[in-house]
Amino acid sequence: MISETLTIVLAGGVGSRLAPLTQHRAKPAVPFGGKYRIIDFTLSNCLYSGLRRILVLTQYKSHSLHKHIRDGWSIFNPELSEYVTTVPPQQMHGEKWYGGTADAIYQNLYLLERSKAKYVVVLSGDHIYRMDYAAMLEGHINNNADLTIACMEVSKDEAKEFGVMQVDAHQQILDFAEKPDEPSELPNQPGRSLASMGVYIFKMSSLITALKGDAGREQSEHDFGKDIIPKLIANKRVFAHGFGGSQGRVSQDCYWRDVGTIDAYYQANMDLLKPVPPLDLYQEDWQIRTYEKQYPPARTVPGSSGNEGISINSITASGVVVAGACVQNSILFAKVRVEDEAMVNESVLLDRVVVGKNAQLRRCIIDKDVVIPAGTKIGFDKKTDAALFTISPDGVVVVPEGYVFEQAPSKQASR
Ligand code: ADQ
Ligand code: ADP
Repeated sequence: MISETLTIVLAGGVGSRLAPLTQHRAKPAVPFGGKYRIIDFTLSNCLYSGLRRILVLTQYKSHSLHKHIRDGWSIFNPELSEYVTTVPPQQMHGEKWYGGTADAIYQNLYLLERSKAKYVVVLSGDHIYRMDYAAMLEGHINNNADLTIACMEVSKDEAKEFGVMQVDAHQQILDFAEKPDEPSELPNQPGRSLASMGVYIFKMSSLITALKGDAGREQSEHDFGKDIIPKLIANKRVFAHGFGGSQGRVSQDCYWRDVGTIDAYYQANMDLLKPVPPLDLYQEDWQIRTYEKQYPPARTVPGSSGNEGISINSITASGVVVAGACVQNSILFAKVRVEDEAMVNESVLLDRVVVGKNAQLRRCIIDKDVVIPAGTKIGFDKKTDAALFTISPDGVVVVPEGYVFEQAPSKQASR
């Protein structure tokens, strides 16, 4: 059955709520966890689930995503008909770019038809989780379903951000509402709702019929959540698959995060630093794959003042040097350098960031290639930071890629 399955990864969303991290790159290409890109989690899930015919549909700012997939994911064997291919928008039907998630697939219908696959797994390129899609496919086939949707329990308040469903005792979906203002609750569980994870398995013939039917509809936004799923529920067999549970039921403690906002992205990074992380990067039988350039090992070294370099409860990638500085509860990507007497706390520093002497960072995300001048303080004074940078609702400061400081913000504030 796996050999009869085509996988489509939707990787074209604008990711505006992750700005400025998505200023130059698509959301699935945003770096995560010290050495990965967000899409690596979905692609690793495909790899371990045995799904090896994968189309990645791109759209916005896809250059670094294409590059990453080319460099890191050319691991499948074309002689066994295995592949990961990025598909840019091709204007196959009409002259516009993709209209919505369903339209993105509709415009590439010829690839689906040509694949001769019987099942289509549709995934999102911007979630952090581990999931065995093979178990879901098995359930899908056993139910003779037209569509199976992976779901998990969330609070009723969180559910407003998701597709929300109601199921019967056999997990058949009775009702589906996309991002409802008033989410339906689970029976006997007030305050809890069943949310769609945006992970779908379709019978190929049902998907093609649904997409063709939707394509001509003027009032449709051509979106799976808003248009395709509600229509299918009315007259087809649509089932829920409980994430991590057995027999389609939901398991309580599985980790899945839609890292669509700065706060969700920051928190998911910080989750990796917990003593027992809810998603363990060191789990040997399901290691997340990525592309990584070769650099020397990370190290700490005494600074010129004789201070030790210290790294406490932090993830430090290759090429990192902490010289006479203190780094705590932080994630440092490749080739970051932290200079003498600097302090980095609860922060995420992407590749090649240099933190100058005596600088202090707290609760910030610094994008690639930023040099923080000596003595600069970020994350201590909301007013000063807000004048220069993006600040999330939870107060995380984001410094954009390549930002050039004219003066240290702390000095500007004291003028
Ligand atoms: P959203 O997260 O709002 O809800 P959406 O913005 O439609 O989903 O994006 C889904 C995926 O498709 C993302 O990976 C995005 O990058 C990609 N994408 C969006 N537009 C695209 C396009 N034109 N071309 C290619 N890729 C595109 C969805 C569901 C909800 C569900 C949540 C779970 O609609 O029902 O609860 O996902 O996160
Ligand atoms: P991002 O900041 O989006 O994460 P990358 O780190 O992937 O970007 O790359 C930074 C820039 O380097 C890209 O915009 C790209 O133009 C350039 N670049 C570096 N190496 C390559 C390569 N092998 N092929 C294409 N472009 C490259």
